[in-house]
Amino acid sequence: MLTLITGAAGHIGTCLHQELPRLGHRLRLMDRVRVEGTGIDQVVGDITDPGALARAMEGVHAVVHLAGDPSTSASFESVLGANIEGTYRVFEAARLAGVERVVFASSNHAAGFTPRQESAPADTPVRPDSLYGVSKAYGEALGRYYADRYGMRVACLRIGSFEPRPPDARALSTWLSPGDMVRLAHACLTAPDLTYALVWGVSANTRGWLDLEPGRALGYHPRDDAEVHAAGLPVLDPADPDHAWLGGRTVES
Ligand code: 15L
Repeated sequence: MLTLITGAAGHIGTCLHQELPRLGHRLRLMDRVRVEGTGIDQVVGDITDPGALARAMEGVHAVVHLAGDPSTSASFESVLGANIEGTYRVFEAARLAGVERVVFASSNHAAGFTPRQESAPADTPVRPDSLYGVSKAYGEALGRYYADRYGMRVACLRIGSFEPRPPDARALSTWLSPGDMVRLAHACLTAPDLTYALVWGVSANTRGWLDLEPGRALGYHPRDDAEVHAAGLPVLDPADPDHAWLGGRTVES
């Protein structure tokens, strides 16, 4: 079975296309830039181009949709093309090609303006903290629509802080390690009972505040914990916006 990864040259895309084959996944890559290497099945093109997407979807069983502007300070013009139009084009091309399953990279920032709470549910209502967060909430809504209307299996990942190691004190709670990102994608690509799911994309962080149960129900069992990287990072002051809001200091930008 063939899986298409959009945004395959990005940080998460690179991690996934390097590691998922070890778990038995056959991949096709799509990005605006060529992924260097030999023997790579890839389509170079933009996700706002239906023709490029139609080629990319041929024979595909599942899509991991990562492409888009990842910046919390992205302008409306930028999210309009890459995230709003692009995500619609990806879901629609997937439907037209009979793709069974889509894993969509959403973000914690779709609910970033929610006051932080212990074990925040993965289906915390949408409260975006940025136009980027708005675009991710829109992607979740599209996913829900394609699941309900067309029976597509859809998992939306509200990803925390994807980095090789936690870069700051907030990330001690919101970190998603590369290894756990691979485990999460694998679980969503293989869960037999997936219909529509909203899950947090975070590791098993000792200081975590996001409910991991919906992910576990899909077969995602995170193994990494930001705590092992805590030395030298400050403890968050409760008054710090990074502590007060799910999306951290993005609420102030
Ligand atoms: C995200 O969704 C962003 O793409 C990334 O730039 C970080 O802001 C990350 O969330 C985070 O919350 O740490």
